[in-house]
Amino acid sequence: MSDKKASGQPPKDSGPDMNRRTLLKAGLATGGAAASAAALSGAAMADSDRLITEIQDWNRYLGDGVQANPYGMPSEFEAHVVRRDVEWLTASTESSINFTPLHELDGILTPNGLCFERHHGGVAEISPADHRLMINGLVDTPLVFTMEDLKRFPRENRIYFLECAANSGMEWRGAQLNGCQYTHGMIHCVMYTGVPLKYLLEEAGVKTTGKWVMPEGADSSAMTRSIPMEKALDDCLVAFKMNGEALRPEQGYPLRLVVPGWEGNMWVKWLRRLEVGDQPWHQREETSKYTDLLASGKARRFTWVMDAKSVVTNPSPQAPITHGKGPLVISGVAWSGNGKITRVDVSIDGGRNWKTARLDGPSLPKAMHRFYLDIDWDGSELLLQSRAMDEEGFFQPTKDELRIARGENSIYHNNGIQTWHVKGDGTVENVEVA
Ligand SMILES: Nc1nc2c(c(=O)[nH]1)N[C@H]1C(S)=C(S)[C@@H](COP(=O)(O)O)O[C@H]1N2
Ligand SMILES: [Mo]
Repeated sequence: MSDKKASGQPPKDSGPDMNRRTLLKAGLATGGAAASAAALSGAAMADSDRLITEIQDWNRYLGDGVQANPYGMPSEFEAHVVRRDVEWLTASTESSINFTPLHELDGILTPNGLCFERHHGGVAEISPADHRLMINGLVDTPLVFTMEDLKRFPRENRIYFLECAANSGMEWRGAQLNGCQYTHGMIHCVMYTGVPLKYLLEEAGVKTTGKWVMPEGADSSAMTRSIPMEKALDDCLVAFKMNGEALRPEQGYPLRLVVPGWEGNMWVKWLRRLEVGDQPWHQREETSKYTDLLASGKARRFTWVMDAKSVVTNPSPQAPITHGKGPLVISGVAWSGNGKITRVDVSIDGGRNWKTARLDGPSLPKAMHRFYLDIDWDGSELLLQSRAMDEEGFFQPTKDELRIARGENSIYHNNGIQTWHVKGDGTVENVEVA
C-alpha cells in the first residue's frame, strides 16, 4: 500500500498535513456526532461530509494484490483488538493467563488468535511428526497413536465454549477489574474437529474395573486431571483443529482434549497420555487447586460443570457509549455447561426490572450464545445486568446469593450476575449492587 502511495503522489485535496488515518478518524468523529444529533438521518449530512463528497485515496490507487499476506491478518485499524494480561496477577508469564477481548467480538465464535491462554509451564513446541498419544492403565491393549493414526478415526465437528474455572474469580469479594475482557475473558468458543475419545478407548478396550481416565499434557507442567469414565465416553473429543485450521500452539498444538461444559483445566493441551484407572488420582489441580473452600472450612471438590452465566459485553468499561442518546444496541454472551441457553434477561436498573433479550445466531449445547436488547437510551444512568437461564432450568445467581451459599473465600465458579454502571456521558464502570 505505502509504496503505491509514494510513487503516485496523492493530490493534496484531503488537507495538507493529514494522513489518511487522521482523516478517517476526524471524519468518523464528525460523522458520529452529527449522526446522533440528527437522530441517525444519514442523508441530511451528505453535503458537509467530505468522506462522501470527495474521492478518497483508497478509491484512487491500486491496492495490495493477492498474496501480499499469505496468512491474512486483521485490518491495521483493529490493532487494539488483542488478548491482554494483568501484570500483577501472576509472578511469571509462563504460569499465567491472558484474556479474550469479549467487548470487541460479536456472534458466538472466538477468532483463533484471540482465544485467551492459560499455561502452567509455557507453550510446548511440538512437531506433529514427533507427537504421540499413549493409552495405558486398565485397558486390554495399551496403545500408542501417531497424529496420522488419529486422523484415520471417524471425526466430528462441534462448537463448544471453554471457560477457566477461575474466570471472574478476582471479582468474588467485590467489583475489581474494569472491563469484561478482564472480568469474563477467561473463555473462548470455537469449532473443534476431533475424534470422539470413546473411539480411542474402545480401540484399547477398557477393562470393567476402568472407571476413570487421566489425561496428561506433554508440556513442562505435565498437566493431569481425573475424568470419570461416563464423561470420557459421552462427549469428549481428542481435537486437532479449531475453527477449521490446526490448533494454535497456545491451545495445545498438535492435540488437545475437549471436555464440553466442564472447567477449562480438564481440557488438557499437548495431550500425550490417557491413563485408565479404577479411582481418581487426586492430582494437584484437583486438590490444592480447583477446589472451593466453603465457610464451614470444608472444600468442595470435583466441581466440574461450568454453570449458566452471562455478561453484557457492550456497552462495558472498555466499550463506552460514544454516540449519545437514541438507539443503543446492548449485547452480550451467555453460556452453560449444562446445555443450551434458553433465555437471557437484561436489566437497566440494577435488577429491579428485567426484559427478555433476543438470542441470535446458532443455539448449541455447551456453546456460547449471543444476545441483544435494542433500546432507546434517554441518556440517563443505567445499572446494566444480564442473567442467563439454561435448558436444565438453572438461573444465574446474584453475587450475594453465591456468597451466602459458598462463603467469602472462593475463587472458582463465580457465575454471579455482573453489573455495569453506565453514566450519562456514556462511560462505564464495574460496580456491584447490594
Ligand atoms: N497441558 C496443559 N493443559 C492445560 C493447561 C496447561 O497449563 N497445560 N492449562 C489448563 C487450564 S487451567 C485451562 S483454563 C485451559 C486453557 O485453555 P486455553 O489456553 O486454550 O485457553 O487449558 C488447560 N489445559
Ligand atoms: Mo483454568
